[in-house]
Amino acid sequence: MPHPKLSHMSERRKFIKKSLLGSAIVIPAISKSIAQPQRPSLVGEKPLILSTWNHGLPANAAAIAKLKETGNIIDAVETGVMDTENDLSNLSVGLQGLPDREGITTLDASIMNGNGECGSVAFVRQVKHPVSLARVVMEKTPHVMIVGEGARQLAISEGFPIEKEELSPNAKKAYEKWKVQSQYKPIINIENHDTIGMIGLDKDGNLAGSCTTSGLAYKMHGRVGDSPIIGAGLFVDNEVGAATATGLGESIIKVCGSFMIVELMRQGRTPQEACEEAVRRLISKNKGNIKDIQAGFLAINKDGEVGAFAVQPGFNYAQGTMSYNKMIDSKSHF
Ligand code: SD4
Repeated sequence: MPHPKLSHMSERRKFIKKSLLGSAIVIPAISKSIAQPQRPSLVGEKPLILSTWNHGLPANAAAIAKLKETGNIIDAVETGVMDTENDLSNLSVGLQGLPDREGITTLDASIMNGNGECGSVAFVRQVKHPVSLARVVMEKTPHVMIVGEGARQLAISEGFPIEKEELSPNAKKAYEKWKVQSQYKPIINIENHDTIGMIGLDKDGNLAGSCTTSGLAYKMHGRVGDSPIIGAGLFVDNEVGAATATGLGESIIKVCGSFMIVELMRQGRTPQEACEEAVRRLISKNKGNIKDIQAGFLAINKDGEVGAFAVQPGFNYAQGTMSYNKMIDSKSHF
């Protein structure tokens, strides 16, 4: 059965064509632009990989290289974000990320394929690649989510190296500075997020996604954000599309952001419309302090149409294919 939105669009196109012919004002250039409505330039180009923020560029490149090697979209979204987990300059992903208020870095990550299989880990210490541990949860356990010491134990039993627990030089410097005031304000810096969420579509139309973060800087010990919560930071369904989120996790969890976007696409919204609706919903639930909140969503449907929208300006994402990889600025509500 054709997608309701697409069949609606093609009916509309037929109607426009008909009425133009009926009025006999057919100017070739105009009829051409009507026959081909404006769509993102990459629609139809598969595989397609999208990821949040500037580090998305090298992450996309790593994902595409992996896809060339194995042809497996789950391998691609895992390997892609591992590149960011390895990036020592990133203070919001991986063990080099900023610590919680006790000075301990804890990580959250998730992974999901288009058949609804998923895994996640949260509040995990000393594991360099939490996304790979999330994949272990998905593929080797009967569970979806394992947290804290249990996740670290799983890593040990699966042969993951356990890293020494010490802050990276940049994180240590920032933490020492923060400690002077020790102000506990879980307000996310509006322009400088670094969590990576990645969603991808392979040449056969299979979708997958991953998300990994060290979460909010100076969070309460034990705090978990949206990134490892399936449906909040990430959701994928081969029948419809995929979505991922970045920003203040609490605001994203409250509206089940990524799940909402996939469900809106199922009802016929484009990825762009769905992301905008999710942001509107998030704003309406956080009216009191919305000026201090940044959250951004990134979505793709199974046809390769892309959408992105954020609460505040400054959100961008990387869009990559076999032929190119580029940064795109998202639109925002404010
Ligand atoms: C969190 N969503 O833990 C993450 C933080 C984030 O860019 O996206 N930072 O709430």
